[in-house]
Amino acid sequence: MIIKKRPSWALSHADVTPESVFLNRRRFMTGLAATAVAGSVLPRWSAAAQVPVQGEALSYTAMPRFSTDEAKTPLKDVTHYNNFFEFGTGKEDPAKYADEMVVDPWSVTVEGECGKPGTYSLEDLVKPVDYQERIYRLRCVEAWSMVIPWIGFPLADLIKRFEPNSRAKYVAFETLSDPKHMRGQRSFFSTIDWPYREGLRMDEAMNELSFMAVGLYGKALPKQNGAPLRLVVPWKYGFKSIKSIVRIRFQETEPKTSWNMIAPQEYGFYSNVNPEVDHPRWSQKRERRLPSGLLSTNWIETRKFNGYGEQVADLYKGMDLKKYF
Ligand SMILES: Nc1nc2c(c(=O)[nH]1)N[C@H]1C(S)=C(S)[C@@H](COP(=O)(O)O)O[C@H]1N2
Ligand SMILES: [Mo]
Repeated sequence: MIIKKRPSWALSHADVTPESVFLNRRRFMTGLAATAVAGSVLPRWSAAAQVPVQGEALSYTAMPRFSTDEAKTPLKDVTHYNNFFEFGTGKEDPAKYADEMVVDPWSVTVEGECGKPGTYSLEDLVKPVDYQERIYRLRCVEAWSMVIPWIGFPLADLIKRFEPNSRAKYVAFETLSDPKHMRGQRSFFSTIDWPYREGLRMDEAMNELSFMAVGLYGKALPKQNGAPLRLVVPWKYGFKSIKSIVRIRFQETEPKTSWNMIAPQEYGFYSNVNPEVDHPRWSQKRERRLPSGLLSTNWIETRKFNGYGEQVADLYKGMDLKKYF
């Protein structure tokens, strides 16, 4: 169910946020404050939260099992060649305009088929978390790709805390809606029915590769990469990796997703990276690995499930991936 008419996120947030969330965030870092928003209380944890703050370093444990020998895409490309349509359609628009987005304070509303619905502050969400660094490939449906060192935590760990029930077959995500600060949402030409939406089947969401990122290259996520909290599902086309998440909903039916709503023949719900299934308007057999210039375009072969088949192929056993593209 999509709620179309509701106050802007900024307004509703102001309505529900207790002033404790506005206190000096150092308090949260010392682990003294255990603050829940709107009466929702998650289990208490002893660990001190390290709340991502723009521009600041995060501590983390490198995870060799979730890494790669491939050259990392330079930070400059990772942060200046982006898709974040809330800030425009040009690849450089997010780096130019995402700074207008307000990411502090931040909260996420959790709803639907689960035992712990509510609105949670970012501090609450990261309180028990030990950050990991995972170096993943990101393959955009537009046939370019990057290798990005993310910092974050398994999506499964977050989901378990909300106690989804047996009717929770899917999990839906929504990005912030704030046309005042997101010029792409004000655009008359926009074809997206905001907010940006994405979703996963529950077993996909619980897969060990599904990751909630709060940082990259050792620091809090830049706004253009989806601060303060974004999904990373490395075996699917990049548009599934939804940025700046403010809503998580557990549901029985397959959620609506933004690109599927715009062009269902071109962008499926699953959108697993698959060189055997071309986009109707271009081949998916190869990809341009960034950095890529005029002299060295750096085309490489695209791998099924973006090279993560060992971890995820079982999720799709018996499914016709040409039909469920
Ligand atoms: N909210 C939101 N999330 C989004 C997008 C977007 O436009 N809005 N673009 C997607 C697409 S198409 C890609 S390829 C990746 C790009 O992530 P990056 O800019 O961090 O590399 O973000 C995805 N997440
Ligand atoms: Mo993309």
